[in-house]
Amino acid sequence: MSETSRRVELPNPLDNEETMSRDQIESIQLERLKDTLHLAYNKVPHYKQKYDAAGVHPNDLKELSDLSIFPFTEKEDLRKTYPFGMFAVPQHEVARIHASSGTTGKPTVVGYTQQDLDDWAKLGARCLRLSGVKPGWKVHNAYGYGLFTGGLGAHAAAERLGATVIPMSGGQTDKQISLIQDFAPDAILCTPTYLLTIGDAMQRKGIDPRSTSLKVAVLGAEPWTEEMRHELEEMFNIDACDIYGLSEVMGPGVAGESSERKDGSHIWEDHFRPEIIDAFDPSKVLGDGEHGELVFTSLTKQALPIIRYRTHDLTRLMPGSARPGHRRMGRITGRSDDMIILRGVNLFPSQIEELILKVPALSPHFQLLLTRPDRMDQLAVKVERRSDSSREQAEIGGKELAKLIKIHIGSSCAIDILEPESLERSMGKLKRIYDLRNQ
Ligand code: DLL
Repeated sequence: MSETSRRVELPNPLDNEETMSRDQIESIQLERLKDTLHLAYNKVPHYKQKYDAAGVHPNDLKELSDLSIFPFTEKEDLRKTYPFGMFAVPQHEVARIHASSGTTGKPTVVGYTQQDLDDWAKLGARCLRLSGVKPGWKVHNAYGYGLFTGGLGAHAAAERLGATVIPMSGGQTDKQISLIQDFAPDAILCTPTYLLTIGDAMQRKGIDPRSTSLKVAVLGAEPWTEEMRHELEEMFNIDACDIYGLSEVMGPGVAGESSERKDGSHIWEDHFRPEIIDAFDPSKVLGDGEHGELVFTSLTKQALPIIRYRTHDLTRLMPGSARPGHRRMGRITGRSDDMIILRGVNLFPSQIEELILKVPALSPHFQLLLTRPDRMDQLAVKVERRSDSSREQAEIGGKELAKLIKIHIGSSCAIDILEPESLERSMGKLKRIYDLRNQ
């Protein structure tokens, strides 16, 4: 189809599988799951060894619930087989490679066949459309391009939808602002904390973020809260929707949120089978509605079939709404490996974000600092005051925040009020926790 005819067909219709009923989805899931298990077992020696050692075989899967007998896949499996040991196709069939940097050790490397890239673009486009992005719109893409899946993944999604993509990538905030003013994009794709950085920088230049052409932001790659959604929607006068994904499973576009409902992201279950497990007792698969760790199995991926991948992201599954056949996931409340255990109390940065944004004098710019003076864990919340609040108002706000944290989370902590612009700004995924306890 030529570029022009694609544009004449606006608005593009929903694809068949997007609108399937739950029963139809589950029946194609079963078929695709069987194929994926066989593909992994026959083509990836690592899976064969693991399954032989566990005494399971792809033929053991008769119904969807049988998936729970298969061992999990962890980031460590990808590290052990670095770089290409998990690939199920010969290298010449791999059209693209991505990798996630990770903070320790080797990066995890993932690959895509041309068909995988095509599916990824289709699912990304579904997400953008659900979030209110329209074919023909100008879309400013500020996810980082490169080995990170954000930039190229969101780029292909917007192109597939029939939008005009502005491939800005992350960073160079001043240039981002000039392009937003000069090119007048309708939508922006970036991390929530980077959108905050852009809005902040605009305000410093005397530009009102509400005056830009932006109508929709599709934000993901890091946890964010409803309070942050509200903050960004007010700041820019936009609709802000969530998009979820991870490189080991595909990249951005595994799940996306409806701008009309803003009620969590629909997981595209014709391509992925999600499960929720008990993070502390992974042998327990939990029911819909129960909070636990998200696990994914790919159903159509050719280059890197991934079976029962432990994301370590904590959330719950809910029935579909805007797309009834596909279940939704709640917001990611945190990652099990990001959980801070402070004198026996478990807490996540997103809980602190939620509470900070309840205090009007405090801004969403914060960091968590963990130290261990005298063998006792201490948490300090470093948070900037809002520029339109006085130091005194912010100090009172800080006391209020300490109380809220004590009541809602159950820990005492120090609050350190900082002047605006003191903390490093996000350029993509923001690091919130600085743990100096073992130094
Ligand atoms: O962050 C893919 C992505 C790019 C998603 C752009 C959305 C937008 P990774 O670098 O592999 O891939 O990191 C994946 O990021 O396991 C979550 O912990 C976190 N994450 C991704 N999306 C969300 C979200 C990309 N919407 C890891 N909410 C995941 C909360 C998210 N956390």
